[in-house]
Amino acid sequence: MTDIAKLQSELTAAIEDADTLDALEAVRIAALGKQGSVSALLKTMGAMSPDERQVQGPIINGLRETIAAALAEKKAALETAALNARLNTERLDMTLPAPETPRGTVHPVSQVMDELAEIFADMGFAVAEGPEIEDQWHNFTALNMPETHPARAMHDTFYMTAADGEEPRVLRTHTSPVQIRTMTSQEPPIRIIAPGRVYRSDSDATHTPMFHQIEGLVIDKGIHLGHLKWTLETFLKAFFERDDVVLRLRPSYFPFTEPSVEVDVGYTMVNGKRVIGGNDGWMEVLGSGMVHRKVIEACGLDPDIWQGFAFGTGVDRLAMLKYGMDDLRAFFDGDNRWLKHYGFNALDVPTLSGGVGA
Ligand code: 2U9
Repeated sequence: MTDIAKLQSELTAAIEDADTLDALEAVRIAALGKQGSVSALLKTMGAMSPDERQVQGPIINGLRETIAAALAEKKAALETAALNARLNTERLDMTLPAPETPRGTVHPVSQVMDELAEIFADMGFAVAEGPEIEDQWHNFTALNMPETHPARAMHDTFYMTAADGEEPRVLRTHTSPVQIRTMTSQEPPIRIIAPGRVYRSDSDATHTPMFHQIEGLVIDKGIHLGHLKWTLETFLKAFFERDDVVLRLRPSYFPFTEPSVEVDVGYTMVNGKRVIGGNDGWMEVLGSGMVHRKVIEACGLDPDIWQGFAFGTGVDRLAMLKYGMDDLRAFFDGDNRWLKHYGFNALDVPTLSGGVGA
């Protein structure tokens, strides 16, 4: 038996004998790792004459491929066995009687969505919904973001695969297409909020690829920035349940609004945490502005007759600010301990008279 054939049979036996993923990983490192036996053989090819390499090359590479395939096969088998073992031990006994008091809780995002709907309903806003898979006209073009607009790339869009000759659809990057759909299907005056899931290819401590937004839109005659400021101030005071909420409007830029304003809210430091209200410092909480003429035109309305304002903010962030969580990722882990701690009682329906917060 040649040395290579011997090594192959030894390694194959070691792979066969490995009965845990850790043991298998040790065999992989001993064979294919930087200092591994197969890697050492591969390195010898550099010093071979061309004739020798022509003979030995396919044998050594064949060894590497055989060992890599055997490792992958064994890894899949061990993983399947581990999963089956878990499935066998983590059985739920569905015949157990239900607990007397319900154990489930309402997720803070659902709670905040309900609070927002309640606050805006009181100001005459209806809740509008739309598809999460959108065409590019509703998600971008109608919002004054033509194909070449840098904001289209800025949005880190998830594109779907499209049939031949068709334009790919996207996972909506904001809830704004809902307002476009409302403007093209309903006569003004319009007063809506559009809460829901949005998607951006972004993931770190403060960004998740899916998050929740709420946007608002008012279209009527004679609407101006004063209406916008009053609406946002009234909303923020009701949401944070404080009268000392102070707003600061800063000029900004969004393609769909002109002028655009970013809204900061004053906060106070309490036990090292920022609490909304007062004015120790400023925190950005909303983006907003007067709806761009081009957006009104794209929806088939005359911007000399109809004007409006719009705003948008992250629901997850609003929930964190109001209820004091500091890690966004925990929102989507489905960890029962977190849900028990931060979740709400299903029967605590937010009402304005009772104070919207639970
Ligand atoms: C139409 C016209 C205008 C919605 C707006 C913003 C400003 C905004 C971001 C805040 C943080 C989203 O969650 S976030 O990333 N939004 O700043 N949104 S104005 O403007 C519209 C929408 C629809 C027809």
